[in-house]
Amino acid sequence: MDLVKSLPHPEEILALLKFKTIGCSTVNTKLNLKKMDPDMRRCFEYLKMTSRSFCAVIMALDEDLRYGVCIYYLVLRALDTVEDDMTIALDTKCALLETFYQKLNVVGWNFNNSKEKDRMVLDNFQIISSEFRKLSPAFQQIISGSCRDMGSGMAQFLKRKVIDSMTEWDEYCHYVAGLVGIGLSRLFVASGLEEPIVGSDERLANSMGLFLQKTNIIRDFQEDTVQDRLFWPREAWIKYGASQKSLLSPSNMHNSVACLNELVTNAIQHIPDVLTYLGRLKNQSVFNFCAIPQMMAIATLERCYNNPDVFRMNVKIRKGEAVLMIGNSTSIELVKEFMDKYCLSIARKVPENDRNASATRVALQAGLRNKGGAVVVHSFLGIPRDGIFYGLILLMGWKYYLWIKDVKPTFLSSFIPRRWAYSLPDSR
Ligand code: IN0
Repeated sequence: MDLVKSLPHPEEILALLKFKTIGCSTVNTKLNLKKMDPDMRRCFEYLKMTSRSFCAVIMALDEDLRYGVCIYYLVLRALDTVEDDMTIALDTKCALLETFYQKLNVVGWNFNNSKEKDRMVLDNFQIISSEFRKLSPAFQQIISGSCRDMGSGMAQFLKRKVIDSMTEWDEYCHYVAGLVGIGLSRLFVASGLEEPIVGSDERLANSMGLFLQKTNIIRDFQEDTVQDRLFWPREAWIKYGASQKSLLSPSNMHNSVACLNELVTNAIQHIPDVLTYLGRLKNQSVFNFCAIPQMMAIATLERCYNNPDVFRMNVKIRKGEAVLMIGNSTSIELVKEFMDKYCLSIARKVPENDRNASATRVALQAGLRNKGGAVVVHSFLGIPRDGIFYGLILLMGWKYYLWIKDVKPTFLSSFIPRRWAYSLPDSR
């Protein structure tokens, strides 16, 4: 099925075939789980259960950083699971979020009352926290501080109930994702794998998180809204509907898509910061780890832009597209090529009458100005690249036909049992 979906994109077919046969060197790791300490192994197993693909990317990180990031990811997932759980009363939830970072140092603490799908990280938190306490003091301090600030920000927004202005949208995304960018950057520097500037330039680290989180919020609109989770800023949707829920109504679709395009335009404004941040990274494993989610995000935004399906279902990128991007998230030049490709594709979809059309083009242009390295070849002598691929397949097919036409009678009959031979055309 994945192959069928990628049929119009031959480069994805090749990437998928390679992935299914020999795997992908960007995320292949020699890490042997069996040789690991049993509790750390369990942590990697939880990681695999919450996010299979992201687990591979974390496991491919160098040295101690992989353990630090694995624990950081699980602690954040636990915090996020508390925030998402609609069965926990608001007061209890806020108190738990605000004090969550302290639980990292409470031996044996866990939480068994969640109904969320990822509750295993709360049920088994005592294992995660005991591995946390084995990390270097520098790693522990970064993770605990990040968790304290995030828990307090989440509680603040839960009490406010709505995300009002665009500034508040940035603030919310800072708490749940920007702080992750800042925390990760500090871990990269503390591990000695990256230069101090990566950790000290918090504006860029924040943008890395905002670009990912805004993409998630845009993509998950339908699923979140039906579950009463309202993450689109009021300042944006109020121009297009009476309430956030009214954007789901088919009769309001034209306005809903206009609102969607406004938020995509806001999100792509982070692209220049993302490219500057990635351009500063020196370590290959850190680069891949950071670049892969950003590539997935731009591809998701491209799929969502001007797409009414966002209001009906969870819009996803093709597996072939994801595999192709994972394989190409290895250098800043390749990342810029892909960013350009997706920015150009969004640019081609901008409706003339969209009220944000010019703002969208300006934001895309800013993303494109970061272009470096070779430009992707989309055509040769004016023939589209996909056309060349299928043209070659046709030519090879025709050559094969001509060859088989001459040799077929004798060639084929040698493979066919005698009793079936009568159904063959006369071979003489
Ligand atoms: C992440 C981020 C993440 C990775 C690398 C660098 C980052 C820099 C700044 C901020 C976040 C960064 O990546 C993951 C990606 C992920 O989980 N993808 C899912 C797919 C999906 O659609 O959710 C997968 O299954 O592969 C991410 O989304 N977040 C995250 C959480 C913790 C850590 Cl340590 C790193 C979540 C979020 C909210 C965007 C921060």
